[in-house]
Amino acid sequence: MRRRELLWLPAAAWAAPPANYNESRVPEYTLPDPLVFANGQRVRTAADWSRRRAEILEQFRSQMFGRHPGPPRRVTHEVLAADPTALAGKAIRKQVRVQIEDKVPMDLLLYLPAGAGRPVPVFLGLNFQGNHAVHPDPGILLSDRWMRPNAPGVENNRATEASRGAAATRWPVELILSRGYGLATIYYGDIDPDFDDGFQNGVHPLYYAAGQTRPGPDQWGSIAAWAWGLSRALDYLEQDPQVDAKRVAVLGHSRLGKTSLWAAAEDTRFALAISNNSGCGGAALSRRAYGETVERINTVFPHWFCANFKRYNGREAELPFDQHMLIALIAPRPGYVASAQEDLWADPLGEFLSAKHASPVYRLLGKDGCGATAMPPIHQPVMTTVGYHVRAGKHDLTRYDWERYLDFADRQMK
Ligand code: GTR
Repeated sequence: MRRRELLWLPAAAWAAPPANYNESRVPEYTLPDPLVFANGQRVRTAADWSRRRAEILEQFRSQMFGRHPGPPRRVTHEVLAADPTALAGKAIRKQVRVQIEDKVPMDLLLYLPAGAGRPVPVFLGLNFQGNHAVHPDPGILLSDRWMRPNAPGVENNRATEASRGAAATRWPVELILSRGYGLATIYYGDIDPDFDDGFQNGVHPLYYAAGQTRPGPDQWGSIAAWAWGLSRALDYLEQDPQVDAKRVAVLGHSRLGKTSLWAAAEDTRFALAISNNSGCGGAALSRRAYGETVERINTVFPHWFCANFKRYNGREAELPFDQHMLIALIAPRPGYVASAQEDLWADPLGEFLSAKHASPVYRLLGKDGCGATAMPPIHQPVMTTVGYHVRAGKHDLTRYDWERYLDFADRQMK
């Protein structure tokens, strides 16, 4: 890690034990069985699973991500701009403001393939640097929201013209369109700016009870809020006649991969979920404590999960679930977990093992789950209902990853 990235860590983070990257020092662990109820009874049928699923979902809500407040009381959709001849005629571009409770605006950028002539399936994902960063297209409205520092073109926590297209390598828009899919994206900071302010900005304060000043110990943190925002985007997509809202794949990288998994667990309208290098709190098994750990993530990012999750700092074995059960919550819908070989912080093996150990739930529901029983070599994607690949290189969302997701969506969603 570069020194500049380390400088802003809270003092407590320096005290956390060093990360383990040695397989022989991974603790012995036993994973909770998704197909056994908390009372010890076995799950034998699909009907049993729907009750067990509710139990697991409740545990993830109360102990990890926190509960969301339910759908908003009031939302409006305002088309800020629309251009049917964007990207040299290849795309329809729409920019829609989803105004939540008349107070928090969330701006959706939507590209659809021109001339599709019928509703198209869409990939939906949050972005880190503003919609204007996903493509140099000058028609994208420049975000005026708070931005993380140290990103290209960001000055005084605001985007400038120089940030246009800064994240374009992560969003191959023309490729997605050429394969017959649309892309919908939102700047995640529209929903909740990604810093620990005691939940005073973003959507959290919209739902405080009288006198409440921060979420209760089992109420939503930032990841649950971002996931809830994705559901609000899906609410809009359901009303757009050019979108096939029954075929929306939710995708995210890193902290936003944790978010896409949780969004699909909470909202079964998502047809498919993709976790790109989501690591700790996403696809990686917590009990392995390899790379980033529960203690470390709760220390450095105290706002991501609900306060109850801090109980499990250094006590992963006490969690009533592990992250394979987050994947299982997506079943029987297709899910895809992707790792990067050099991204040890995110524990590639732990990410694969979640895909593998979610599979008995898929099989109970008549699907094949993950087709690999051992971690596949690099660049050998698994395309069964639970997909997986590890690619060469570092923590990133690349064209290689997108090509696999498009292939997977062709098989699983078309
Ligand atoms: C890291 C964090 C990871 C991952 C990543 C990201 O600093 O430790 O869990 O979320 O940030 O989102 O880029």
